[in-house]
Amino acid sequence: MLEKINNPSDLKKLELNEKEILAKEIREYILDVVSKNGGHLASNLGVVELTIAIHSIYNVPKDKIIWDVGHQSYVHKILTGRKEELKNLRKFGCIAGFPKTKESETDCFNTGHSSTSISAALGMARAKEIKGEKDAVIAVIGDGALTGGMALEALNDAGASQSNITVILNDNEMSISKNSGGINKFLSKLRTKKLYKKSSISLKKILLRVPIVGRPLVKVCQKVKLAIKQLIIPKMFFEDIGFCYLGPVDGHNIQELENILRLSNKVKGPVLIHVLTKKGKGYEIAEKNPDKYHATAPFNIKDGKAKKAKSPDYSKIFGDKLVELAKHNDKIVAITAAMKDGTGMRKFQEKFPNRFFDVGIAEQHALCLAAGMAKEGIIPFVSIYSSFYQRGYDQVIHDIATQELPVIMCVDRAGIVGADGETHQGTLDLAFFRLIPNLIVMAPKNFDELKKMMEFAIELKKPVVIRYPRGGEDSELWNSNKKFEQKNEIKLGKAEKIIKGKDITIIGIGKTVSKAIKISEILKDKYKIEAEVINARFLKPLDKETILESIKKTGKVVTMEDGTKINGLGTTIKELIIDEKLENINIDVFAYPDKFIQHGSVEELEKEYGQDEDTIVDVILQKIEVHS
Ligand SMILES: Cc1ncc(C[n+]2csc(CCOP(=O)(O)OP(=O)(O)O)c2C)c(N)n1
Repeated sequence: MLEKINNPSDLKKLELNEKEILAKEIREYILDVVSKNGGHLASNLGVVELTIAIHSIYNVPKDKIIWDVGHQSYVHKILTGRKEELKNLRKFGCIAGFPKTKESETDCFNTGHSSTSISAALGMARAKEIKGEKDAVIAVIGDGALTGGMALEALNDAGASQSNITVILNDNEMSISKNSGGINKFLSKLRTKKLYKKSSISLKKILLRVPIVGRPLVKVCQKVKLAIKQLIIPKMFFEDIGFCYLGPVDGHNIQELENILRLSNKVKGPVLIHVLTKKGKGYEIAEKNPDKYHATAPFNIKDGKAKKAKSPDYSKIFGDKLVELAKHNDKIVAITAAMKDGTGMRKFQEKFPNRFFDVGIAEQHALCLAAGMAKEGIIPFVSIYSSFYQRGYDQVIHDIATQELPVIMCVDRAGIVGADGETHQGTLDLAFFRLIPNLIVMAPKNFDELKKMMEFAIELKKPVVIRYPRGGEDSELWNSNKKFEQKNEIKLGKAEKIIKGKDITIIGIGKTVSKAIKISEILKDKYKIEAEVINARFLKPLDKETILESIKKTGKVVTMEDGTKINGLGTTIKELIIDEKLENINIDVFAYPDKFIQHGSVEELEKEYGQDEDTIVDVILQKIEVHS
């Protein structure tokens, strides 16, 4: 069946039983691709029938379908002409793991960060009203994404509007891990209601309950809404804020899904269709562990085991250290915005359930919650991925920094993250945190330094950011017997001179420090160039003394950071050179350009943007040749 489907019009020709066969084939196809390439598995397996039903009823690209987060858009990509390309899912230069307007006109809006779909859909619906267009606008949002503030803000606005938008709530009871919070409790009550079945509640039956037939359609529709409401849910939140609630409906029954979508098209104004799905559907291993298979590295389909053993990463080191610290300090709490596994906090939850807070996909709230706790003398560690801190920027400024509250803000997945691509690259955080007064910004060069920075942050009693990358440390380097002149004690605003040299200064921060060391070794061994290597440790406050002393000595400096060129380490050192009126200093900044960085492996992206060792060595050699 899958062979026959190249676009949604092919799908529309299929009979129901053929669509059911297609669903099975799509599942097998996705399983095959994700097991080879890695990617988001469980969410996609859960929306196969829903996506088939949506594309059977609606007509893209005229009708607009916005996939919240967008990690569940693989089925949509398959049905909209990208079946073959999906084989290269998330590979450099190939098809992305999230909707991309540049990739296909059927991807009507870029997503990646959660809870944006209803706002975007309402925006499109209002635009269509203004332009006099009648096409449908649909937001497909998960129960996890519904916990995000933006989604609730948009529901509030949409509910009071007359706009024709359809919100499809894909309720699988899971965020990445089990969904949490009051909204989840409310949804669990709705889940127990009798399932929508056309045979039991047909439009005809509903219309029979409408006393005055023949009134204008709007009126009828209002009655329909009322009748549906009375039939299904006597009293509920979505109806009360202005939505017509339809459901719950079995999200794996294509026929019922199509029926309810058709029914929703007859209703004027905002509609919410409550669809019940199972994450991981059809692959038992993922059904049993939907959190583990939410996003996965390549694995063997037979037993679900990862193809490559996982070595310790920064998140695990962070999580383990936090548990250790919390054993001796009962004021320490851990806060996550729906990412307890990704940030390494699961162990903390198990050990200290009363001091662990999963606030849902709510970064803004997480940070202001931490501010409130810090004000009362509690020591909050908030761990959020770099790109998701973008959501909580004002909370860092307004709630934490202005009051100098000692919140410990851990920035996981800082720098290039790889296959998740432009929405997830953590390249902006150094730049945006540097702007904020009162904030201390630091980055560890390895696991050991991360642990020390966490201890230091507790003692510091100031708002502090600790940023660290996805994955592990450079274990080969740090576990070797090589002796670097390391000063392991962390002091506020103090850098660490790791290797002494006279020809050039190389300054790294965080992950790039090991690269700086390796480059200095190449320079020494192959070219007899003696580079001085400095681990900046702090972007803010910068250790001006150590850096100036070295720069004045060598006259040549290279900075390296895993972030954007704008307003990072390189910029800070350039400013220092200007402020100090140093002349004839030759500086090169290695950082990412002022661009959104696409998906690909970290190595590929480093090479593409000239951040790899070979390129940096070449630049340094030219520098030394020209200037010596
Ligand atoms: C602002 C933001 N924070 C966190 C994430 C990480 N994230 C990706 S998917 C997801 C869970 C989404 O759950 P749900 O909406 O229910 O979709 P499901 O995967 O269950 O289908 C989270 C927390 C994100 N994408 N955006």
